[in-house]
Amino acid sequence: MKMQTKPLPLRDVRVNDTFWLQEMELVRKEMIPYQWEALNDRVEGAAPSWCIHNFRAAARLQARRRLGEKICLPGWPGTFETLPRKGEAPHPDRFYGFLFQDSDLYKWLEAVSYSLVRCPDEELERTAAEAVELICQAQEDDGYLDTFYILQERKGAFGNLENNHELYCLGHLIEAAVAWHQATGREDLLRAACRFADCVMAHLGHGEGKIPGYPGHEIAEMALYRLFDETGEKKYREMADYFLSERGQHPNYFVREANTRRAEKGEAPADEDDEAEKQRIQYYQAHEPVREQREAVGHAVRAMYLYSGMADCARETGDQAMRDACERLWRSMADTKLYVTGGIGATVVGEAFSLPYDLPSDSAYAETCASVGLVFFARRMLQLCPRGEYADVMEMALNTVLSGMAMDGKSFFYVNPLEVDPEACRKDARLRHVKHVRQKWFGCACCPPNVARLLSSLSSYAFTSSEDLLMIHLYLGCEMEVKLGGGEMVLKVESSLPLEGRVRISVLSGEAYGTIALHLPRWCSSPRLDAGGRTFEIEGGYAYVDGPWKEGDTLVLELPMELQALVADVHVRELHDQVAFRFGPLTLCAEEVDNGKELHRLVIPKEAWKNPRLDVKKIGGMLLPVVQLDALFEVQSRPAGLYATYSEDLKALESRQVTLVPYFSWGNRGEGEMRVWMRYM
Ligand code: FUB
Ligand code: ZN
Repeated sequence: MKMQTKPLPLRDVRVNDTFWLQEMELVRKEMIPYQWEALNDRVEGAAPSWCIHNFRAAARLQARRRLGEKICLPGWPGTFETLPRKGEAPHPDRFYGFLFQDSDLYKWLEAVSYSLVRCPDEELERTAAEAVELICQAQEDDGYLDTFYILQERKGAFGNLENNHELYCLGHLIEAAVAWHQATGREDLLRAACRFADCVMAHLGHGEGKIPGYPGHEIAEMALYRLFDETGEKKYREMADYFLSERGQHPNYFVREANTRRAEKGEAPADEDDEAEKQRIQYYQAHEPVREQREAVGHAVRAMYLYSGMADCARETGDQAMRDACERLWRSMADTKLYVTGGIGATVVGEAFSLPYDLPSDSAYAETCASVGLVFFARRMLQLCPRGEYADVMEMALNTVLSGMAMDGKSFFYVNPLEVDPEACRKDARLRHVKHVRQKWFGCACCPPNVARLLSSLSSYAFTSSEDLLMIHLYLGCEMEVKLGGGEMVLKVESSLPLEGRVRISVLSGEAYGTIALHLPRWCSSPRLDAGGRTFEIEGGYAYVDGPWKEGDTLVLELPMELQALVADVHVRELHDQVAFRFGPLTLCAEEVDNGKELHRLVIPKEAWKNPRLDVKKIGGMLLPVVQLDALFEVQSRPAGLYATYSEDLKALESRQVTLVPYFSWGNRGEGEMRVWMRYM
């Protein structure tokens, strides 16, 4: 059996899942049109994006150049975030916004492409085609395509790879181009992406006059593997391998590049062996060659994209050292740095991983994009080696991904804390990054379009296959066409998750051979599989059921859903004597709207979680599981000052009903406190 699998093509899976389809439809009906408005700066009260403005300015510039016009650009060097000067109207030819703003349009196009596969929509396709045309018009004759530099006549292009995101934009362009090509068959964006990639390689790499650099913000690596897959052009795989292999090598490119900037400012150069400098470049995961890395460090989104590219490389090339590094980095992340909500990146400083076991709840960063990236990494690890743990974490990460979008699809979280006090969010400067209400849009709007592209391609994370193995990692209700063991069949997946753990898989038509592997999620302690009389083997968190398969064959998987009480490893200082709850794949939380204020005073007796009352409730228009517990609430019998001499009668525990709701749905019923971890006794 060939254990290395590939995602099932989106086109072959028609999703009809009650839960997930609602989320996908939110993306299609609300988020995609809303984002288009946001990219065009037409959302009242939201931070302007400037994205389309920049592409228009660049396209206009190219058109004027082609007419032979002598152009004098405004000559105002952009910074990381360039905004119109106070009191000045925006200049039509200047770049504004964050310097990686182009990527927002690419992410939007990627989400649109996936959505078009599922739901053809002529008008949307026309709008997207116009956006693609605009991108192509903005491209320079040699293929270069980054509006930040184009609008500065490319002064400094490829000169600050560490910070200036050209290769990040390239990565997102490629992802969009492949998706657009697969959705519509159009070559235009793919051609633009290939031309930009070729242009980059003409400037970067080993050899005379070339810059031995690599991306400051990873993603090009995994994107180039996709481009290789789509075009069959080996040079793109080689380019990805070069980026991966060069990263963190001695002499360190980012240290050299930064030293050039330091010299320009008259500052002393740094030594790459200097501890402070090493720490600095950890942010970019460039402190060591990637095959030697052991700990998940630095900016969490960057890390996830890098590790995804590394897993692609390990799979495509069989590079054992790369594979070992992926496994080590996975262990470091999953065993010591992962929130129970599937969030990663514990600190706002550098939007980064913190030390092992440092997982604060209220100041957590847990960027939505980082969990999107974790889903990418987990799927790639599954493709490398089908271990149920990867699917478990993928499912867990989706809790944070979903939290990133309001249940009306119109506002978003960037940061996903596990404990919120609105008052503290408003007034405590240490929590400035934490928002207690979802925002309409962001100046740096990386997260919403990332949610959109992931959710609208979810089936490619749920199902992967090889010629004789179909793996079901997530139970996403659908009908799919599967080629297996030389045959073909239409398979139906019915799932009542997350309300109930009942899954039914049946062959609607056709005949196939080979094996179907069903994920047995870690959250279920007693899965029961009725394989219709077939024997099956359980290995590494999957039940492997062999064919042949014919019409009418059915597998029924019962995944009894219980309330799971989770405690953290003793090394997690924050979480002593605390418990969090999960119901099936959903991490739960308590909200003020159900439980009143001062949620930190709640105490959950063990007997309470052994006797939960399970119910369903409509939250944000969705029917979701909720749990009620007979809990306690700490009260004080008399005012005793901030500190008082201990006495038995000072504090007491009163009975209090606690309602727990899915974490991802928090903040959809007005402002209020929220808490995932609670005291227990
Ligand atoms: O730098 C591009 C994106 O902006 C990152 O992935 C996010 O963390 C945000 O910083
Ligand atoms: Zn983000």
